Amino acid sequence: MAKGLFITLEGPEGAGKTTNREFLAERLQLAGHSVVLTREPGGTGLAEKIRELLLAEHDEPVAVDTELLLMFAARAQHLQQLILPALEQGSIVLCDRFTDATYAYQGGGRGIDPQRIAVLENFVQGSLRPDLTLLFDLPVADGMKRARLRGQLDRFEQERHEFFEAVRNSYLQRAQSDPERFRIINAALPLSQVQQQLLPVLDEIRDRDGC
Ligand code: Z5A
Repeated sequence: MAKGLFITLEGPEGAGKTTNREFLAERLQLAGHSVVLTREPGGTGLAEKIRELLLAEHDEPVAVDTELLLMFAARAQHLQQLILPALEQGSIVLCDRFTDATYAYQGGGRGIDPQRIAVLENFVQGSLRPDLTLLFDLPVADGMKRARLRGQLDRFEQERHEFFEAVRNSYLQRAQSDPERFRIINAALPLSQVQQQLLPVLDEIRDRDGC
């Protein structure tokens, strides 16, 4: 049994996952917890190379199954090389996106049957699931506005509005069907108010980590 805590941050583009991951890490480290920050797709040298393949434009269309399998290939490497060893050492792992993103983007967005995703989830992860998942939710248009301010859009960010509506709905359905694991954060509010919503989450993490 892993000794640490596995916490994932999910939500559409521009929701503030990265910004708030830093906020959570700083608070937890100040309170004496060992924290590992990582992201998906990516998190190790090889998995980051797979990320580059996934986000880049290609001369040929990327088949939806290829995209799905590359996500899980990166995840398998990330789990073996980084996440599982960190949890074994008792760290809190804060991971920017994980398998809920696969259900939302490849399932909701691309239309892959969630049962096929579940087969790969079980194959790659065994029984490992996040202990807690923070869903940063905001209207699609708001997230896109923030993402566009950052400059060039990657292969996913160039998708149509309906794709992102399907992603958002899929995330919300998953959160509603598993309230034990998910905490929904209203990410459309100003940053200070988003972080206000994270204070009870920090208390919960500290309680669970026993520090
Ligand atoms: N993907 C997938 O399809 N399947 C999978 O299984 C996985 C991933 C794991 C890359 O992910 C792509 O991979 C992603 C889904 C797909 N594609 N898309 N689109 P990513 O996590 O790297 O991509 P991202 O979600 O686009 O990251 P992001 O845009 O950096 O979003 P973020 O981390 O949530 O936001 P942020 O960087 O913290 O903030 C964005 C900007 O908004 C920044 O300027 C902030 O200062 C600003 N911000 C943040 N919060 C606020 C508030 N509250 N008010 C105002 N401004 C704010």
